[in-house]
Amino acid sequence: MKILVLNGPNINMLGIREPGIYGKQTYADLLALLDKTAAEESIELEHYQSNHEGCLVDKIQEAYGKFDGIVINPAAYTHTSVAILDALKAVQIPAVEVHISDVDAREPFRQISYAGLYCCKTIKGHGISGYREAILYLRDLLSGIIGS
Ligand code: CA2
Repeated sequence: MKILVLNGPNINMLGIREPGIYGKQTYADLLALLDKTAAEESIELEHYQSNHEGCLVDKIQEAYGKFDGIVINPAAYTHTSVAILDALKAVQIPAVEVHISDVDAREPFRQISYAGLYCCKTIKGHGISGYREAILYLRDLLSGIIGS
């Protein structure tokens, strides 16, 4: 099973500012959690972070035929990017959306998610643990333990 984890703009800055919203854990901590989860579950996992919308679209397109599932936190592009939504629709790879913060409890503009219109599940407000939950959800979905 191959899972691609995509992160959008500023996720690489985690732990540096705004710990009250995003927690104290750093991007390095997130990558360690992803690698640990993948090793425990015998999942082949790749991760990618970009501050550029088109680079994220390119990665989604390149995943076609290579990955079984996508975990995506488009960050600020969640609320603006029809291009990321269209790329997810184009490749038709099962995807789970993750938000570290509880976007529903924040500004109204953060409650709109374009990528979420495609994703089969959204996990929000669970900190970086949400990524582990998303991987385990995709594991169950792709192995047929749960239905879509
Ligand atoms: O809660 C999330 O995971 C978000 O996707 C994070 C985005 C935000 O734009 C979304 O509305 C919700 C922000 C990414 C991280 O931004 C930082 C800002 C300051 C310091 C560190 C990270």
